[in-house]
Amino acid sequence: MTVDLSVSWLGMTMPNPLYNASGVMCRSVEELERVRLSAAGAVITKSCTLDPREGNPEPRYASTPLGSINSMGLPNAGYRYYFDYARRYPHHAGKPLFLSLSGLSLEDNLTMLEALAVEQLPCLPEINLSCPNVPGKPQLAYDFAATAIALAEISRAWHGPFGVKLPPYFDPVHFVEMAHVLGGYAGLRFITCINSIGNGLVIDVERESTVIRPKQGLGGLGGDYVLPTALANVREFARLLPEKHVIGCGGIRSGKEAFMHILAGATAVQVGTCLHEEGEGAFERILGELTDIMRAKGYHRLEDFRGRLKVC
Ligand code: RRO
Repeated sequence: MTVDLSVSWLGMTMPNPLYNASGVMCRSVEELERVRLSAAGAVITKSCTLDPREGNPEPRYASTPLGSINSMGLPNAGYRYYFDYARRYPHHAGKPLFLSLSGLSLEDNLTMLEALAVEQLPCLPEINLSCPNVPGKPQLAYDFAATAIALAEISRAWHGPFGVKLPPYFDPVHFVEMAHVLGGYAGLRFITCINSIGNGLVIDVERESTVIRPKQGLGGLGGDYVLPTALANVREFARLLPEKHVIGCGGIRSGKEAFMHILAGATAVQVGTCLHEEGEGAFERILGELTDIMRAKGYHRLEDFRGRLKVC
């Protein structure tokens, strides 16, 4: 039985729904090329700022039995570096390029979007409204009024399609309130759910210590910890905003979790912690597992089950 994993959305076709989560394997050209040359269906860059940043002091990433904790602090080579990569990227080879933007202020995001508009580079901005790890900078998308202002300004500066990376929400009132904000901007075509669960604390009992140094040990959680929260955010935003695409991110480490995200309504899915731990071979493995699940269930295409989650 043939299984077709391709995804057509926003006028483009990806060979499959899997790509890297911004932050993992995407800070340097060498890493981005590893993703591009892998089995992944698209590539996204590390969230960038106007100027290059070193990020927070080490240790700033730790692997844990249930996933990961990080407080990288937005280390990146500055937006010009990623725009330069985008200029040289083989856009017509079938793997879309997403540019993750995370300006330290709204003005910085507008500056980067205006520069992108001037160049007319054929890539899709994913604007990160949810970095939990820059000391003194709260996650914007937990402030609904500030998010509405930012989206209004962004829509004035950028006339193409764009997406936002959201933090996890934990209350039905917040899903509805944020969906109401997001629904007001036609250019906002996709929503990536979720960023890491911010400001967790992992403790090493033997050393009686935190496992990362920045922010007194607080950092964003990824991996198995976050799967149910990610699925809830994907399902709720897909339900509340049927005219937009939801990109699932959080806890995908096999074909099974990729299947769950798509069943919950995700158009495509990103892999973070697992990619960091396993390397780019994870894409081929997860795609093989997803294909096996679909074949066993008699599904030919992702549309056969996307968003069809039943309530028991
Ligand atoms: O660089 C980071 O510390 C970071 C970012 Br920008 C983000 O959006 N999410 C995350 O877990 N870490």
